[in-house]
Amino acid sequence: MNMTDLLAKIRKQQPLIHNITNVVVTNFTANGLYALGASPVMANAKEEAGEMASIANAVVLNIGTLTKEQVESMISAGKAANEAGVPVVFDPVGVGATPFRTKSAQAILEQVNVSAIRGNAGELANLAGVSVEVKGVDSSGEFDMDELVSLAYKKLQVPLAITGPLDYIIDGTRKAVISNGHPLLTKVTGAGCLLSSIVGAFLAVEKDTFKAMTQAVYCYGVAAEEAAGKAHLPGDFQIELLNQLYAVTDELVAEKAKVVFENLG
Ligand code: ATP
Ligand code: TZP
Ligand code: MG
Ligand code: MG
Repeated sequence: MNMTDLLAKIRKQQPLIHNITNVVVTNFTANGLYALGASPVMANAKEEAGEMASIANAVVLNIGTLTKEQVESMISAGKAANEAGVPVVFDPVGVGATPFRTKSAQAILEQVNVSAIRGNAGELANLAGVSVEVKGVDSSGEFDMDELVSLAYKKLQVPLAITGPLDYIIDGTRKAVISNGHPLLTKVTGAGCLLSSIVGAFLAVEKDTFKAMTQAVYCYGVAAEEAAGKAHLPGDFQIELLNQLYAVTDELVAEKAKVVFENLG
């Protein structure tokens, strides 16, 4: 299987990515998707979320600044995407921080067949029913990541990307551990949210969810490493990350990706 071929497909197909996301990262997410070569649209209203989802190439649901109305829009968009065969990515931002977040995430997962979930370790632990402390929207605490990824997959039965200093992708038969990325990603808001939307762009051009997620995560990690080589402070890094998402190629990723695959049988 070619594991560095999807950036070229994104740039050729320019998939439409419908994001229902949080107010903190909306602009950064749209710019990041444009830089990568995809076409973003944000449409939150219940009156149009379903229609927009059904004409998109992927839908991304992100509960970072959720409201009751927005959760209803997400469920409507998710259901419409399911009917139209459009892949859905879920980012469970801050699940475990408050009961409202946890209940809303559960309601979304009960009513929408999501194709993939991307979050940090604390969020995925809480989503899988292991109650751990989360600091607002940031992961805190130490995890046995190998144990967490298999437990979370077993419970959720959805391909997962659990990110942090190392990134873990799992789909039940395959697992990948990726060590690209840079600590400066933790100093800008939206680094995780943008990655979830970028997972949407990769899923829009590739039906094998594990392949799409794995490539998305290491392409993003390589772009971040390139950005950190040029920009050393958070403000500069945030802008440089957009530049490097524009500049990164499948060839560069083939050279720089640091990934270990495991067959789970
Ligand atoms: P959190 O809110 O806990 O920061 P998040 O939703 O922002 O979570 P992250 O887990 O930070 O998501 O992942 C976003 C990107 O940052 C991923 O590409 C990940 O590999 C990268 N990343 C996170 N922490 C580090 C780190 N310490 N070193 C290198 N890359 C990192
Ligand atoms: N508060 C609510 S959503 C949000 C903050 C700070 C953005 C979270 O972004 P990320 O990508 O999960 O760090
Ligand atoms: Mg982060
Ligand atoms: Mg996040």
